[in-house]
Amino acid sequence: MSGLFSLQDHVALITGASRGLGLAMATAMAEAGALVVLNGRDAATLTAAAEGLRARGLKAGIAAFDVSDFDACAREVAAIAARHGRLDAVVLNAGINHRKPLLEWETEDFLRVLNINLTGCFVLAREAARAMIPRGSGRIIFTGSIMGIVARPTVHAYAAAKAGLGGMAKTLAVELAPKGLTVNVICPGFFDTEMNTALTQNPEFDAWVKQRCPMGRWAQPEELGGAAVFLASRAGSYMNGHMLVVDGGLTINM
Ligand code: GCO
Repeated sequence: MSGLFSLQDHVALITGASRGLGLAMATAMAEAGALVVLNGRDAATLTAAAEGLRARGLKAGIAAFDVSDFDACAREVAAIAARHGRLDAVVLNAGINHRKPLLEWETEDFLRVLNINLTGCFVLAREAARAMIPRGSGRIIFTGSIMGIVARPTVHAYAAAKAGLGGMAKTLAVELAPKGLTVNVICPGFFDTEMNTALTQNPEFDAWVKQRCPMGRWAQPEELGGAAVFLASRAGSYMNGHMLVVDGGLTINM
């Protein structure tokens, strides 16, 4: 692929990329020409995912580490940049959810979700910036959520982390733009992923999504790929501090 949306010769790290939205964004970026480094906790799952991409003639490597192990984050980002001599984009996507009525929440669970969904993203963004600034270019992309914009019950830590990413992306965007970096957030709506199995298989919730979303359906993971390619490529060069909502129109529907 050449032109506006090409990622030819680019190196991109995508966290939480062994399945779901992360793998879908990594696949789209690899199809646009990038060498994608897939991150997840399980090396075997990651290897299988990377082999799947390589079998299609795409360029893929792996970096198995836990994004809430902050020392590992710093070490691995530096290693990727050193190994490839460049780091063009990071898609900080790894995340978990925990759904409970407020009074059943343990504080530890709140902190665990924040560590993975927010603090890990901060550390990885900082370490990516460390590698990108000397080259005067780089794209930092967070996976936020419409849950950082609108609300539903039970997902308190998830919503706090996703709203937090929005705020943090803006401060990073204004601080790093003079150094040639851009920072943006992709905010998915309801996607049919493994993480959402409890929701897709709940008939009431499924009906609610289909009624609430003007497109009348859940999104497929592949439908997030274009947003990542856009923000990582020359096509997105003037996008900065933006929250790119990909929700089929759910949040603008009265
Ligand atoms: C939830 C889901 C989330 C949503 C997301 C929409 O419980 O709300 O687990 O993963 O899909 O908030 O982006």
